Amino acid sequence: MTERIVVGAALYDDGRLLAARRSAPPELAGRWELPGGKVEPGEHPEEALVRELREELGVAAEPVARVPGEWPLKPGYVLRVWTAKLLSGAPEPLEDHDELRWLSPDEVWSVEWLDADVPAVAAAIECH
Ligand code: 9L3
Ligand code: MG
Repeated sequence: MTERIVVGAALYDDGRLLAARRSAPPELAGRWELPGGKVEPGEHPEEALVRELREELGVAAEPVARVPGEWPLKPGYVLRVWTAKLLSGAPEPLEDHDELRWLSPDEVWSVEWLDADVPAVAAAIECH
C-alpha cells in the first residue's frame, strides 16, 4: 500500500511562523498544526500546498523549500512539510481551524502542537 501524502506549510512572515488550531475532527480539535492537507490524486505536493493555503486561510503563498523528513500520521498517511512565503492576503481561519497565531521564535513551543507536528516544526525551524 502506498502512503497518502499530507502536506503542511511552515508559513513565515517577518520571521514569525503561522500556527493554526484545528476545530475538527473532535480528536484533533484544540491542537495546533502547520496548515495544509491531503494531496489529491494527480496533484503535485507543492500544488496541494498552495491550494490548501488558499482554501484554509484565504491567502496566496508559495513553497520555498522542502523540509527534510517525513512524519507518520494516522495509518496510511504521512506528513511532508515545506517552508512557505506569504505573497498576499492576511490569513483567516476559513476552514478546519478556529484560531491562528503568528509565533515569534521564542513563542514557537507555546502552543500544543499535534504529536506529528512537533518533530516537523522542529525540523522546519532548523531549515528556516
Ligand atoms: N495533519 C497533521 N498535521 C498537519 C496537517 C496539515 C494534517 N500539519 C493530519 C490531520 C488529519 C490528516 O493529517 O488526520 C489530514 O489533514 P486534513 O486534510 O484534515 O487537514
Ligand atoms: Mg487541512
